[in-house]
Amino acid sequence: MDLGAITKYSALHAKPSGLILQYGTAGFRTKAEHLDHVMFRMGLLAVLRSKQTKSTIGVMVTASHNPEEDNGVKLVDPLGEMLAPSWEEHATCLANAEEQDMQRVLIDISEKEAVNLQQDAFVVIGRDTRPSSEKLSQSVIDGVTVLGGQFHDYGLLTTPQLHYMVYCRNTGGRYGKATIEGYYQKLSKAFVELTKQASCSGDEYRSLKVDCANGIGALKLREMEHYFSQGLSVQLFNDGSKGKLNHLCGADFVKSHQKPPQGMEIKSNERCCSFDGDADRIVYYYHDADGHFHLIDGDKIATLISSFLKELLVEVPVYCTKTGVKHLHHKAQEFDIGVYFEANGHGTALFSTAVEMKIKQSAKQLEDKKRKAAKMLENIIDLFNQAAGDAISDMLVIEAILALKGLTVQQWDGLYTDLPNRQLKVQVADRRVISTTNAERQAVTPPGLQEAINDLVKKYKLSRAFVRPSGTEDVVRVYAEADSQESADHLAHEVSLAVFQLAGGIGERPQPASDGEGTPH
Ligand code: 16G
Ligand code: MG
Repeated sequence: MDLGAITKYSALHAKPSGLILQYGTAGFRTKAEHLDHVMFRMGLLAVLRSKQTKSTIGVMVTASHNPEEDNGVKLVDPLGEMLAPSWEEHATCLANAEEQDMQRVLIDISEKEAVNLQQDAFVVIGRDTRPSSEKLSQSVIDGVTVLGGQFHDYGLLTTPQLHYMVYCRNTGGRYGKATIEGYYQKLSKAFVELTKQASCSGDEYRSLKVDCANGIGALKLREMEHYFSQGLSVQLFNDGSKGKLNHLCGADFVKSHQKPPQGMEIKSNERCCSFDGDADRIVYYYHDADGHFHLIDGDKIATLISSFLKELLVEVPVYCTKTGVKHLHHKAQEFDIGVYFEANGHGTALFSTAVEMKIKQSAKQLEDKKRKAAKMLENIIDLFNQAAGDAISDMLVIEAILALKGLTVQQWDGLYTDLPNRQLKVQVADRRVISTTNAERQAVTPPGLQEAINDLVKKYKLSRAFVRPSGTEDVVRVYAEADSQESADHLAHEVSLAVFQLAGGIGERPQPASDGEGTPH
């Protein structure tokens, strides 16, 4: 480690003194102007992680669905997964070290993690379309090079595409080719093969309106479109030519406001979907004949996919985890086939190597019916991005399943009916006073809060309510559901008041929900 060079270059990416940031649920995220030092330091950290794991590590510059002025960064581990939790702590330490402590912190991390500094390091970098992203990714590169790491800058990529690249590179090409064409070809080939088998391939199944949140998804979908156009035609909206990133559009907006994005005209019963700003989330929706808006969120996507797989297989048990893709991903890895989705539209399916092998063998079987099912599964496996939830890949999976099963968007929506629900945010002085258990469904502290929630819930029919500290914003999240929208709104409001009183609320007392982040149906 050339400590002199590190000190010199670090001064060119100086940390605003006193600024403290946390490696949150999905990496660092804040106003772009506060992130230069974090980027440089994450370049350094990626080199150490690469040396330690003797693998390629990814660095993605994005703040997903946050406003355009924000930015963020996250590291991608060797199998395309989120960074290991112990290294999240190192990331936080390094990002918050004052200039004079940088050397010591780097040496500490190397010693604690037994990093062989002689080992080669390789880092791949991707970024979204935010105006600040290009310069910030250059700061990552500065960090990588000053520690002697090699790098490949993929430039503009969706987040899941970067996860895919990392996974491909660390599996010697077994998973796929680590190029953008490799990604397009792998997914499109599987998609076209699948949709060829659909008996009903009328026009209705073949066109889809896509709101790209004015982000990277638009660029990449446009590049990819002609690879799969045989099976699906997409019409792009909010493609970044006019509007602002994530502003009044995108998956997060549609999910939390329960309305269509601006800039998209929807005829009744047309199938539409929205990506988020870095294209790792997708939600679907449509207007019925009466002009009512219907959202099809991650829960229903998971239901569609798992019921499809179940028909080809046997049993599908359900588990819950804490919020955050990293928790879900690890849970899903415990099974031969794991399907996970968050209601916000982030998710994918994972298949164990043993299952993949079995399916490949069955695809060679003589018995016609079994061979067909196995072939279908083989293509489905290829179509999923197993490194991370991926809006483009999920979209193609969903479109293939709808075509194969001959389902309309309304029939899919009708698989079950959501209870009316409401989500609210509460401002408190320190959200860490709330701790939870049982996959964030019960509050342990502050004392009395869970009891208060239990009493409130008893007042309503078919009701549940949960509270948890957000992992990305300085707020407490409240979720409530009940037999009617009115009851769900009341319950959410009452629970917010309990949080405000018992967990140190600040600012204005929570107001009754009228147009908050809610989900009237
Ligand atoms: C991030 C997470 C998402 C989680 C959300 C929760 C990734 C890629 N994304 O967006 O999984 O649901 O944070 O945020 O990890 P919240 O705690 O503020 O509700
Ligand atoms: Mg995202």
